[in-house]
Amino acid sequence: MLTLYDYLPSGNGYKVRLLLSQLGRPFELVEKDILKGETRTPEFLAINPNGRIPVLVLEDGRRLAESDAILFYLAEGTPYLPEDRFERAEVLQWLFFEQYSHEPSIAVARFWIHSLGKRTEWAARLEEKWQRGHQALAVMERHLDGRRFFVGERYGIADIALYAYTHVAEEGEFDLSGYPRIRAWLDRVADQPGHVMITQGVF
Ligand SMILES: N[C@@H](CCC(=O)N[C@@H](CS)C(=O)NCC(=O)O)C(=O)O
Repeated sequence: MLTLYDYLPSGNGYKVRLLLSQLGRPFELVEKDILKGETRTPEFLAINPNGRIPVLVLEDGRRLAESDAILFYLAEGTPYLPEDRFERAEVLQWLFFEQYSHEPSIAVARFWIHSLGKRTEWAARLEEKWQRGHQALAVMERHLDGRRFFVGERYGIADIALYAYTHVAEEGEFDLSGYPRIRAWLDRVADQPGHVMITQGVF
């Protein structure tokens, strides 16, 4: 059976849990509390030298870190990853966008405010996160003009990767009321078969 090292409030971990649920693949969940430093112990660093969840352990013992790489691996040969060469590259385009332009602002603002309670203390640093986060949301809003999903008009891992932190962006004080296409897309993603909530660990 697959094993997933994870922390339930994590959007990066949630991406993997959501796809596993939609694929109907059972897995063993091993929870690590990142707030207690449980991903920085020598034991965990032997599993992922980068000291972060999620990590997927395959049946044969091989380990894979980085949420979007795990999505790409699990989605191969399923309806969640296109076969067409160009569309696969478009999926990668959005996965890289998510990791470089979206997650570092939107996820981090949420983490600082919602998980660490640093809203007041880090207000100045948050300003930059909000500015960059809104730039990323504006890119998504423009792309969704006339489109139902991010790639090939079919729900897939590009949607999963972007949904994970966008649907909880308000916990990082991002107001989504000015993004009607994103809000409609969030509803479409939540309506997909096998959808689970972010803190759901077992299905
Ligand atoms: N790029 C990585 C980011 C992983 C990441 O930042 N994980 C966080 C939780 S969302 C973590 O494990 N933090 C614990 C730490 O840094 O000690 C991914 O997409 O998987």
